Amino acid sequence: MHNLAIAGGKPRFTEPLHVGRPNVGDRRQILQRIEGLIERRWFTNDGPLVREFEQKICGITGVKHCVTMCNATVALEIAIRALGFRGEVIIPSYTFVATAHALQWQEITPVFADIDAATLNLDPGCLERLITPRTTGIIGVHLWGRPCNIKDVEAIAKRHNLKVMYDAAHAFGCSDGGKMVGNFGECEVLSFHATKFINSFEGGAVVTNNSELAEKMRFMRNFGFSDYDRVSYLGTNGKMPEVCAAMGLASLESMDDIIQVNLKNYEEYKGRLNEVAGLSLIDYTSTGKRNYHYVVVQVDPSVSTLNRDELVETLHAENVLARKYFWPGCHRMQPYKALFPNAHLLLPNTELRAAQLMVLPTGQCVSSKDIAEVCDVLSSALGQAESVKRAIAQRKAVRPA
Ligand code: T4K
Repeated sequence: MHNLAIAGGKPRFTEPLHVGRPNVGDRRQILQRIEGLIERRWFTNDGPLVREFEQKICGITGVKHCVTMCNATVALEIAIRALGFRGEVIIPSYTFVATAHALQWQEITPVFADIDAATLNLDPGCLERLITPRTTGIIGVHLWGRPCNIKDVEAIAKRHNLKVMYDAAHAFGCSDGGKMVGNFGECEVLSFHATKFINSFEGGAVVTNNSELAEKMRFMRNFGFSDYDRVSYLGTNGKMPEVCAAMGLASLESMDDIIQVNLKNYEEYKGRLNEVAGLSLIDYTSTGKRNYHYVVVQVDPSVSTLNRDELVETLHAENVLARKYFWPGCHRMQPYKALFPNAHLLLPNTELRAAQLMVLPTGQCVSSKDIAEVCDVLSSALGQAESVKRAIAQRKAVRPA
């Protein structure tokens, strides 16, 4: 039996095992495309690789328009502006802080809604009490690639004449009710950041079936230029460069393989952790398509001998850099914490789940042996909880405050 590193043993991993280690498609394809773009001397501004990438995204999602951007945060900002959101917009607090920042950056107030404790997505049941005369829209988030309750969110929005868009940063390649993510609401935002299962180094996109909206966003991502010398909108520089599209295209070509790897990893974790009292993996069984991008473990404090934070600290000591996404919730981050100091009172499920969930490493760089080691660390730690707690207390005592 290994001694746990937290209790003075040797770490299991000599190199850090990361959540979000990038997947890489066929290197030759990437390098060939980069050679080609250098030859062409067309590096950015709606180049041929970007157009090809956009077409492929449309092909996969079945959406009419894909407008790529330099990242999903800028894509959110542009979509929010193009839709004319202002005043207040309702979002779940349990999301990556970019969803909230994309609003606040343009002086639109994000109003934080609670999540459903079971689905971890926006709870439609709490939307109506958050709607005020200043509310202009709702941004649903398909957390971990599991679509939120689109039907109920949209029914409520319709009743109140509000526009809906989705932050689908996690949900590329996923579907709901037989329809691919990308086709819902006014538009949906995808992320192709390095840590996403399909990546273009950095990158994002807005996908929509609304031609007018797509055209407006194309102008907005290019300073508002609608012709060589004509500026028709307030714009910014949100363009995806060709080199990113080169990476993205190769990534798309490996999409099926990457999903297979993610699924295999997910099932291996599930097989091993199902036996461990107090730990459970969030479920991806549904009739819809899933990308299995995130391995998310819920720690049940009424059964588990260690809490989430103790387990994460134990894993980090072993060089397994598990993450506490999306703790502590946007409402407890600045500037929102200062602006809305009592927001937590309306967010009981967000508070509960944000303290219980951890994300484990997966993707092409994680082997079956790695998974076995990570799971063994978790079950060993739970089996010697008292000595883990003592070791953590000792570390705290020597750590500067
Ligand atoms: N909406 C949602 C719901 C999102 O989750 C995100 C992003 C967005 C919007 C905005 O999308 P983008 O504007 O980023 O396109 C990471 C990602 O940076 C972020 O894209 C992602 N969500 C979020 C969930 O995770 P951090 O702050 O955790 O990143 P970082 O640097 O700690 O990296 C995560 C892990 O990946 C580390 O352990 C190191 C490893 N890593 C990272 C990079 C960049 C590598 O091994 N290689 C790399 O190149 O946010």
